[in-house]
Amino acid sequence: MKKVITYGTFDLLHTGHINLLRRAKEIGDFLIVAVSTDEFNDLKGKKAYYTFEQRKAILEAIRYVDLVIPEYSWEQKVEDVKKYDVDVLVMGDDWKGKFDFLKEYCDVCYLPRTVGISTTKTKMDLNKV
Ligand code: C2G
Repeated sequence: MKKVITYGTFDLLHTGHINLLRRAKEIGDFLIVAVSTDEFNDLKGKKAYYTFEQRKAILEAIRYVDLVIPEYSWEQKVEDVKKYDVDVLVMGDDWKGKFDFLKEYCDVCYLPRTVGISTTKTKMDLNKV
């Protein structure tokens, strides 16, 4: 079984997230999503609209996702890759190069972001309503 992992906040879920998750799943057979806790979002300087529990429940309902785990630190990735026997880490290419240190433990794949959509844009557009 080829196992894939990806990390993110996944707030106000949109087609950019879905496109990422769909392509990540196509790479393997089992997709793990590590979703940022509210505390880790504070560290990332991100304020999610939905809580960790809500974002976790939404991700668990997506057909491409097999397991959702918490992302609570920058440092947990090596431990996760070992613990879950991960073959590939997948991230959008806004992270290109940032996780190359993991190539010692698994393949690292950066996929093109979906253009024109983001949680920030959604929030800004809604503020204009
Ligand atoms: N993404 C995408 N296209 C978009 C928006 C997001 O492909 N239009 C991807 C991002 O590149 C990322 C994933 O969707 O791989 C989740 O995006 P965010 O929730 O914004 O995650 P981020 O804040 O980048 O957190 O340790 C890594 C961090 O937790 C990543």
